[in-house]
Amino acid sequence: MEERPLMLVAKDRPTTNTHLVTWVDEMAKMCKPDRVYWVDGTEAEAKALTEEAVGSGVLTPLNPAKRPGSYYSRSDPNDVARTEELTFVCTPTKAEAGPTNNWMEPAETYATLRAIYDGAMRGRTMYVIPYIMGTPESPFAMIGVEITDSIYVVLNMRIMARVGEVALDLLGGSDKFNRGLHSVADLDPARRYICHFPQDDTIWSVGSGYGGNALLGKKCLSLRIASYHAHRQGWLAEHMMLLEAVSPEGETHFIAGAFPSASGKTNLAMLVPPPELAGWKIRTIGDDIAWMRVGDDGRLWAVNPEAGFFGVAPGTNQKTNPTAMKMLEHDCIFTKVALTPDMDVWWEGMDGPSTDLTDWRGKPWRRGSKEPAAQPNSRFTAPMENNPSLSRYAKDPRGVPISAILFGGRRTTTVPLVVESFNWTHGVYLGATAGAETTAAITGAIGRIRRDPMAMLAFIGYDAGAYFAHWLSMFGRMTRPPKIFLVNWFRKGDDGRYLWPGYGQNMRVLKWIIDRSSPAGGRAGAMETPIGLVPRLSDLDLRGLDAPIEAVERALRVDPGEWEKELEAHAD
Ligand code: GTP
Ligand code: SPV
Ligand code: MN
Repeated sequence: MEERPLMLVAKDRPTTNTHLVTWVDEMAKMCKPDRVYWVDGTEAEAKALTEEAVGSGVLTPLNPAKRPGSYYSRSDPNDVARTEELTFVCTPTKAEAGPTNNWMEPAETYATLRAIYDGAMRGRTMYVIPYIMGTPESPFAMIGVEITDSIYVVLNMRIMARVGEVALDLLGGSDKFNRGLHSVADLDPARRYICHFPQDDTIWSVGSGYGGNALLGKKCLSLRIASYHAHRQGWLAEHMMLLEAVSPEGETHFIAGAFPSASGKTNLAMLVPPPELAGWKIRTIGDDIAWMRVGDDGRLWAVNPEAGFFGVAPGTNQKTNPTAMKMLEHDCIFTKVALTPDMDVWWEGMDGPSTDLTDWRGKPWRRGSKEPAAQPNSRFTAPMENNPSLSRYAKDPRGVPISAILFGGRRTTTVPLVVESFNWTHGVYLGATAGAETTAAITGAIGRIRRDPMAMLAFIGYDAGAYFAHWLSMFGRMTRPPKIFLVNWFRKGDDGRYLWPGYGQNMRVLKWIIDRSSPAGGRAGAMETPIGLVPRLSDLDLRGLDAPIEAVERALRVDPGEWEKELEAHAD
């Protein structure tokens, strides 16, 4: 094996942390990059890296008059979503990973992956990204270092996490950081592995450049590894959006909501109330991940560890999510959307298009074509600061106290618009048995119902049984636990159309949830059903709702026949 000189390592190393330096050297020896570059997180660096990415064709500048500071990126057609079948939890025993995770033995896994990483970075630069999930001042903060050969990953990580010097400063000489190694290698799905070693606080990902597979701070660290730590340390790491709701009277509530991938978290976190409820203000704290701990006051406190939004593009438009449209006006990265002739972005759900396009594969796309122009899991990466309705608590190191937790998923039938659980244990049961139709955010069949407990099926970094027990035990740690609700924006009528208009109209459901959760208690009425408390039509504020009242009635209905089948499915 030829030893390549790694001159830049010695010269550019910005740290004397020997744990870190030793590990980086080791990884470099295995991957054999032409050079090693340590990310410092400055604006000047971002500019230089962006220019390099444009020079090498990884990014294409968008029209600066229409989307200043924004760039476009294409993906290999075989690398467009998270690959759950290639995602592994590598605990010493299979039992620790439990029945819902793919498992591989750690030593064997390291050996298999070492063979793939060996020389995989020849001719490439190895980037070292020190990063923090959470704000540096927060007791929640977690430090990771991601090594990657993808400049796209570097540019996305700097939007999604706090990267560079700030992380090295926080780390100091400590050995306590997550070791993440990522290489796109040859993008061969046959040699693609997303592996987690919770005991070693290590992630090895190879063969994919897609978000959740490659931006290691996100699903890999902040959910799979973090949930493993959370279980041992008595807190929760969840696939949840976080929002701040302020009532017309000025009462503030914080709500957490777990919906599976591509099932409405970003949209709910950025909700704009309808005119009749315009006195309400919804502000975003997070759109994908929540870390929650019990505070001294016995309430459940949550932070969003991310610094940006990696959101689903299709379906985002001026009507559904005007906040996101504003957020996407500048300084974003768009991945595998379609392009207009004047170098702007387009995706399904936007108006038009008024011209032919270039589709996500780079091929000409004729107006009216049945094929989607944007890849169904095409995404935007936007800095948190771009969000015009960002909550002032979004970066609060202490987090926010949660009034209500929502569980949901796409369910064409059976599950009513909203159900309030009778108590914590029942709420945990509703979350644990939640079913959802699969989406384009994961590879495989779309629209298949599967059980997706707490929207965490793919993200629980340990045994699912222990996870449910942990959720149940959280009740004993709290004196003022949040209420738990099940919601479903996606129920359809016999005509195949959504019964509930969704998006901004979901404010009406949030209002009911808040009224039910407020300490004053029961400000809104509910009807007891065998599955939980459900609002009657008269319990919801439906003033000015532009939807047939029969449809809303059907969206609320608890059908005994459907529920008998549902209960059987819970056996899964
Ligand atoms: P991930 O980033 O994959 O975790 O997804 P997410 O849960 O944040 O989902 P997102 O809010 O991006 O929504 C995904 C898709 O569902 C988009 O196409 C939305 O337009 C659509 N959607 C979101 N909210 C609603 C709703 O209330 N009703 C309907 N019908 N569709 C919705
Ligand atoms: C999801 O799939 O739940 C996402 C996108 O939020 S990714 O970060 O790619 O996992
Ligand atoms: Mn997600």
